[in-house]
Amino acid sequence: MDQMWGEEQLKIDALKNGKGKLFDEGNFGMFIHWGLYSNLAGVWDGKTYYGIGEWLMSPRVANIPPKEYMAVAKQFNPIKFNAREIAKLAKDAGMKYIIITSKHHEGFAMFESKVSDFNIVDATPFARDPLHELSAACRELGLGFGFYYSHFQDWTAPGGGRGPKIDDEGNKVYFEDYFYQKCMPQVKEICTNYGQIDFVWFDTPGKMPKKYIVELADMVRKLQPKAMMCSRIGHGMGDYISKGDMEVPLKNIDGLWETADTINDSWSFVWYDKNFKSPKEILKKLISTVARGGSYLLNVGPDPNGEVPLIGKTFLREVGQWIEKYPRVIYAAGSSPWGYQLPWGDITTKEKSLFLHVFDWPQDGKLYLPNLESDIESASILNTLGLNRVSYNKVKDWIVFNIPKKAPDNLVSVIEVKLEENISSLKMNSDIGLHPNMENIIPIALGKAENAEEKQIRWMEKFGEWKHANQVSNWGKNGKITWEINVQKLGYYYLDLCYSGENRLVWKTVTDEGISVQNQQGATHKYAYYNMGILEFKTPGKHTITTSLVEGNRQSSSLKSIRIRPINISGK
Ligand code: FHN
Repeated sequence: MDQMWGEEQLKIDALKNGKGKLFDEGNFGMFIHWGLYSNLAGVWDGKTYYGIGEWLMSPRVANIPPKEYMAVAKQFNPIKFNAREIAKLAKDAGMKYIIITSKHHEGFAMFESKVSDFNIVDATPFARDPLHELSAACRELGLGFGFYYSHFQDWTAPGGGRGPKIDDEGNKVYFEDYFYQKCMPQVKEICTNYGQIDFVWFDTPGKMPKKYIVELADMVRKLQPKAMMCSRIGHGMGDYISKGDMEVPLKNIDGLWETADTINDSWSFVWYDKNFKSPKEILKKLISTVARGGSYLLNVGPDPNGEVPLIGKTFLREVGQWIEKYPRVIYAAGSSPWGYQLPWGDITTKEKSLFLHVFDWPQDGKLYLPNLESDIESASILNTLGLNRVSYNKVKDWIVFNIPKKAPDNLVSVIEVKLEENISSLKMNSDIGLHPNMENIIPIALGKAENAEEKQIRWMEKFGEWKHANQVSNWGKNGKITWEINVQKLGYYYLDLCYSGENRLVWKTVTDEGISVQNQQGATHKYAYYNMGILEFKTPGKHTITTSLVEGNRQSSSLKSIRIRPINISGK
């Protein structure tokens, strides 16, 4: 877990008690990507382009000339847009604020702007300011509200980042011109014409010189002293960190931060993207983000009519119904003292309570919690009618809860474990528990790499759809990674390794008891699990597991995690 001391911590505390309260305690917000690209829905000249829809115009996708793209505004008429309905959807989903694109990289203002007539009121038959309507609806429903603004990239304004380099008369135009003639004045408009706002969410600062960022941030702070800015403004000027797109970190992070994610694959509406996260998947990502110490900003993309797709609405309402049953476990909830996800789910906290969110309900009536040393006052299943007490036994440094065979909640069941003392004085150790009744996925981020390089990498699947991995590669002589684990039950376990690489690789895994599993398997550029063989633990308790590459390309062989699956044998 990262630790922060001194001035940095004081700054965070001040934000948490001041303008950052909504962000810090709300933990769940709605992001909306909506612009001309929503009307195009991933299609140009009859061809579908796959990937994030708001990048359709880019040379990396359909490469649409600015003037042709700007003409799309004439057909933009999202007549079914209903600000109150969208704000109500966010509220029903349990979200506490909305952040919407006021101008994305395409340069089109989704608000009334005196600065550029390439805006929704002047350039479209719709001729309404939907952001005015949405900010009013949020206020009415008690939701926070803020704007996304692409400050560097502007693909249609001369001088904008990755935009035209000359104006209509053929004169050379510089970033400075765009910055002072469009970016600053438009940000001034969004910061003055919509009452008090809670966020200004700048994105992709690129190589913007610091002087511009400082000027922009100063203006926002002056005009909207209560608005939070995310780190994507650039040069460390934000109030909180915005992690990489779609990235839920593996280990707890201190301070104020968020994960921005999207409900399907694209941020903006594209006609083919039906890959919506299920209500359970959304809840798992929300809970794990809160458990790591952050806030979850989940995006929806309205369609050409201005409506959120029905599947998205249905799933979000289902998520909201779940949160309504368990508000304490999300809002103003603390992070997991374990610091990482456990095999059955994740943990959030409040005062004396640990909330065990069980994503995968064990089939054998036992839920294991490793390494807890503090005394328990009581344990109960939340939100069940009738008998909800859960009995438990302490077996060495494991708590074994006796739970019903069937999960009480069909999404995520929650067990509240009330301790004798406050979470702030919790006693525990942070070894990785090897659970005897679940598959155990142990990421490299929880181990210690020696003579090998551990780093975080990211790559795109479809264009703009980011995937993240912590991995170990560049294996030097005697390169290895070691995990310290706490084995609950002795016996046999299958060992699988998740890696990518070339051709065939030989890996070796040894335990401190001298058990060794060595095997060759194929490898591809995609991460996948490969079965290695059977590991045995002869005694329960503390052990080490060490994995190394024996044969194969030492640079490209990339290990992401290991998986240990119990094999039940009578007598063991
Ligand atoms: O380029 C944008 C992208 O279109 C989208 O807006 C995301 C949302 O976080 N931000 C940028 C990429 O990180």
